[in-house]
Amino acid sequence: MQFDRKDLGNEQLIQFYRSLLLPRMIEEKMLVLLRQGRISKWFSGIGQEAIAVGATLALQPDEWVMPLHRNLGVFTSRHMPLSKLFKQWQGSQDGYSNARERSFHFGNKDHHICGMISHLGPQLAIAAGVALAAKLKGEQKVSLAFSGEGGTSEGDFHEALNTAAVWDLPVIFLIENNGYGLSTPVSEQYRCKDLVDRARGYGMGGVKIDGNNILSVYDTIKGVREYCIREQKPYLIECETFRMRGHEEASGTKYVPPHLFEEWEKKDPVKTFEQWLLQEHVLDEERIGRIRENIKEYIEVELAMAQESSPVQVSTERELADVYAPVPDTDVPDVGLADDENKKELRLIDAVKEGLDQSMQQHPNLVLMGQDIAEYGGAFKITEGFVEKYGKARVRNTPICESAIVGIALGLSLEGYKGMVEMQFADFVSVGFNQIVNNLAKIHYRWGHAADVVIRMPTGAGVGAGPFHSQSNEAWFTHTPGLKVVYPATPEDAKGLLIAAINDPNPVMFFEHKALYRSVSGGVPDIYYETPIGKARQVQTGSDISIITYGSGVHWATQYAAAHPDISLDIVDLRTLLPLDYDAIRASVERSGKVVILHEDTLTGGIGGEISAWISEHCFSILDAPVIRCASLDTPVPFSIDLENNFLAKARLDACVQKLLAY
Ligand SMILES: Cc1ncc(C[n+]2csc(CCOP(=O)(O)OP(=O)(O)O)c2C)c(N)n1
Repeated sequence: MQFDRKDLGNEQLIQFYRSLLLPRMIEEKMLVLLRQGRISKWFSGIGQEAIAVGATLALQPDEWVMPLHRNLGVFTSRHMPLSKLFKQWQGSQDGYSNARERSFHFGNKDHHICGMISHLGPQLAIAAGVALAAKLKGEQKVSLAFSGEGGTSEGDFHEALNTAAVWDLPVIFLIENNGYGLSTPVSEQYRCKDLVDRARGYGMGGVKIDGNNILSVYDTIKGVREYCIREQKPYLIECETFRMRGHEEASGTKYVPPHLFEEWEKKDPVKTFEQWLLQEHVLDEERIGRIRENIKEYIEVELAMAQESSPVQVSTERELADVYAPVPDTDVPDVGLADDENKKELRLIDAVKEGLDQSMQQHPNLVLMGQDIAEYGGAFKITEGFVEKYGKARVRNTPICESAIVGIALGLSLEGYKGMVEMQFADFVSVGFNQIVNNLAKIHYRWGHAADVVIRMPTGAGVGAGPFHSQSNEAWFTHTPGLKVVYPATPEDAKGLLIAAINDPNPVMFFEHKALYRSVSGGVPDIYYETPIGKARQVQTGSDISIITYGSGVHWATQYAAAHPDISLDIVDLRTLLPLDYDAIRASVERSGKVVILHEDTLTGGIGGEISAWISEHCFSILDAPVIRCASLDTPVPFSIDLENNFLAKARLDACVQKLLAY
C-alpha cells in the first residue's frame, strides 16, 4: 500500500497511528466481553477503521458526524470517555442513553455526533439538515454522514443526495463499501460499476478512494471539506474496504469466499500503516510496544471504571417523563386571556396563515419547508406572500422528497432551528413516515435531544378528492409515543394551537381539515396567543348524550344539536389527540352517562377505540349504556360524492344517537 504523508509531521503521524489502533484494540477487548456475555450485540468495524478515524480527524471537532453501526472510530476520535462508552454498551444507567439504547444507537450534542436509528439511510438527510443550518448561519462548516453500500439502495440515500445538491448544501456523503450488506454481495445490491458514479447523476462531485489507507482517507476528506465550504456544495466519497468479520458477531461469515479474507488481510489498515511507519523510521518496535501497552492499560482502567456503574434504577415515572422535552414557560398569553374586543372574523385557512405569519416574526430561527410553498404559496395558498416577507432562505420549496425534508428538519433542530414542514396533503406523509415515527418521535427518549419540528397536515375528506387526497391518518401517529397530535376545529383554535405547536420543542403533527379551510369562519384574536396543547374545549353542555369528537366531527355534532333541540347533547372538542384531555372526557361522561365518540377517521384502529377503552376502564360506574363509536366506513375514501357521503361517519350519527337514547 502506498502512503503519502504530504505535510504531516512525525508526531502527527504517530497520533494518527494511535487513533487508528485505539478502536482496533477496544474491539478486540469487546470480542472477549461478548464471549463472556457482558455485552449484548456487536457490529465489528475491524478492517474498516481507517475510514471512521480518518474522516473524523479531517473534520473540526464542532462539525457534526452521522455515524453508523461500525464506526467506533468516530466515537473514539471525538474523545468520548471510554468508560462511558463501555457503560453505554453494557446498558448501564450512566451511559449515553440512560440504558435505553444499545450499541451505537445514541448521539451526543457536546461531541457533535448524531445517533443512528437502525434504518441506516435516515442519517443522510439529518446531515443535510445540519449543513443547511451552517449555510443559513453563514458558518464555515460541513457535516458528514456515513452509509454502507447496502444503505445506498434505500430511498433515503437518493432523497438526501438530491436535496443536498438542489439546495447546495455543504455536506459530505461517505459510502463505506465493504462488499457485503449482511449476506448480500454488491452484485445483488446495485448495477452501476462504482457507487460514486451516482454523484454525476445528482449533479455533485465524487471520488472513489482506498478506504484502508488512513492517509488517503484523511487527505481526501480534508480537501473535500474545504471544497464543500468554499463552493457551498455537497460531495460523495466512496471508500473501498472489506468487512473482516460477520455482519454482527453472532451471524458468521459462511457466505464469504475464504480467499477474500486472505486478500484483504494483507490490506489491513492498522498493520499496513504500522509497517510503513516502521519503514519510514517514524516509529520503531519499541515505541509501538509502548503505545500498545498504553492503550491496553487505558482500556483496562476505563473498563474497570465502567464496571463500577450502579444497577439500572427503574422508574416508570421517569421513563414516561423523558418521552417529551419539557415545554418552557413563556409569557405568550393563552387564548383564555385573549381580549374579546380585538377579535376579527377569519376563515380557518386565514387563521392558520396568521398563526404561521406571527410565528415567523416571533422566531427568526423558524424555517418553512414544503412543496411549492414559496412563490406559488403552497397548494392551499397558506404561505402566499411569505417569500416576499421572509425570503427564500426561510421559505423553502422542496423537491418531492418527504422523508428527506423531515430528516432535514431534524438536522436543523440539532443546530437550534425550528422546522415547519408542510405536507402538500396529509396522505403523502406515508413516504416520510419513518423519519417521523422512528427519529423525531424517539430521539428525546433515546438521547435527550428534542426534535423541534411541526408537520402541517392538510387532511380529511368531504371534497370529492378520492382515496389519496382525503385520508384521515391521525391514528397512525397517536400510537407513537414522543409525538404530539393536534387537530383544531375552529379558526381561533387553529391559530392558537399552531402558535403553541411551534413554541413546543417536541415534534407536533398538526392536522388542518381541508374542507374546513374555507367553509368555517369565526372570531380570531389579533394578538400572538397560544391555545394550550392537551386541553379539550367544551362546545356545549348537556345531560342526555355526550358526543366526544374533533375536527369536522365538531361541526357535524353542532349541526346535529341545532337540528335536534329536544336532545340535550354534551359536545367535547378534543383539540389534541395526543396527549388526550382525560379530565374533560370524564367530566362529560359524568354529565350524561352515555357516550358517542365521533370521528371522520375509519372505525377499526381509530382513536375512538382508545377513548372508548379508557372510558370503560375508568368511568364504568357512571356509564348508563355501552360506549358507541361513530366512524367512517372501513374502506378507502371513495371519489364519488354520493359514495363519500355514505362513507363518512356523519351518515351514521343519527343512528348512533338514537341507539343510545333507547337505553
Ligand atoms: C431499512 C432497513 N432494512 C433492513 C435492515 C437490516 N440490516 C441491518 S444492517 C444491514 C446491512 C447493511 O449493509 P450496509 O449498508 O452495506 O452496511 P454494513 O453493515 O455492511 O456496514 C441490514 C440489511 C435495517 N437495519 N434497516
